[in-house]
Amino acid sequence: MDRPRISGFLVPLMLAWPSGVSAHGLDILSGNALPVRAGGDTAVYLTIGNEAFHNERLIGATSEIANKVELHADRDGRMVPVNGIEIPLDDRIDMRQTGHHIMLIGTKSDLTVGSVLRLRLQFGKNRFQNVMVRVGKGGAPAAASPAPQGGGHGK
Ligand SMILES: [Cu+2]
Repeated sequence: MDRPRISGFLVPLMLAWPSGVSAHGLDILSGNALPVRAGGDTAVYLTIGNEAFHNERLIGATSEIANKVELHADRDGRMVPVNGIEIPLDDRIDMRQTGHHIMLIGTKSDLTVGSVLRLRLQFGKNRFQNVMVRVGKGGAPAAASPAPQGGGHGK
């Protein structure tokens, strides 16, 4: 079973790192989450670049601060769950532009502006990437965790 290579890492250290740390050729270029009170739902927006040698697909995410995490798309002003978010080869997606977000359902604590949450992104059956996302206004870069795991992805 794959486990994060870095677990329980120090948030201040991670925040000092530059954004855009890559795993599998995927770069989490920026990210932010909207503030919410405990028990509420909120959205996380990421900008992800793909410099791998093939198309990629975000297929899920988890976070210890939410009861459930879903991938959502906006369709005609309503959000609907989707099975994945495509990240084309040699391109980047900005979820704010594509109408996608990562939905945190049932947050376990208040998410206040300036706080940081950890998300574990899943890109393939056994490929995960941890990312730190700051709560607040858009544009602030997220500090990404270089925690590549999983096999079958020669580099
Ligand atoms: Cu949503």
